[in-house]
Amino acid sequence: MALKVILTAAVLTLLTRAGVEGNNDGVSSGHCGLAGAASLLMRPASPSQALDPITIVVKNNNPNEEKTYETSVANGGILIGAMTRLMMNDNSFTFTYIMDINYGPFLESVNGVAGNNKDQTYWELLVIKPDGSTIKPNVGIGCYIPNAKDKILFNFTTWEWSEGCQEV
Ligand code: B12
Repeated sequence: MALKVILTAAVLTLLTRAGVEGNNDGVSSGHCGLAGAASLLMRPASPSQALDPITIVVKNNNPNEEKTYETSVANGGILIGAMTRLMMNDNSFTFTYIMDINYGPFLESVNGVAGNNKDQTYWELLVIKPDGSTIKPNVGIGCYIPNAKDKILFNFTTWEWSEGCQEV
């Protein structure tokens, strides 16, 4: 059973220089799941850090709401770092996560809306690539490495008990 430690993402203000290896398709090496815990020991980004622009879209169909944010990710850096940078700079964007011992940070809430088992709701992570195609990453926010101009879509939706996590 997963050991879960609930942390608010505010603790992650030092995360932006997470030393995670990775490639360009958003999947990094195996130890990335510890990014959240390791972040407690990390230094903040230096002013000279190379940053790539990305967009974050928060979508909730009930009620129908969509908010778009422009932010940036360190070149080769992880999505949760970009989310933390955005939250530090824009108080209309907030998120929390639950640390899963196997897979790292599970995105629990965005802008005060949390998924839950009773309603079988969660924040799905989708990525709209610059060519318009949409992918469903097979890793979470602690491991996904965005490319410049990726549009990250946090989609509040439901899941079924039989559901796996297939790519769309
Ligand atoms: C069911 C399931 C879900 C359900 C969980 C609902 C629930 N409350 O049970 C839902 C639909 C919510 C889900 C979502 C996602 N999932 Co999922 N999920 C699974 C699945 C099929 C079974 C997990 C399980 O029940 N294990 C048994 C229980 C007893 O063990 P457990 O440790 O308590 O399980 C918990 C964790 O697995 C956690 N969890 C589930 N998915 C994920 C994903 C991440 C990134 C994290 C940190 C935790 C986590 O939720 C479970 C229940 O609390 C596994 C594949 C597998 N066969 O293990 C994939 C799996 C864990 N999920 C995966 C992924 C990628 C995701 C998503 C990121 C997909 C997406 N792009 O949106 C999202 C998470 C987004 C977010 N908000 O952070 C990957 C993780 C791989 C990785 N290295 O990170 C797996 C391994 C599937 C795969 N091979 O691609 N998932």
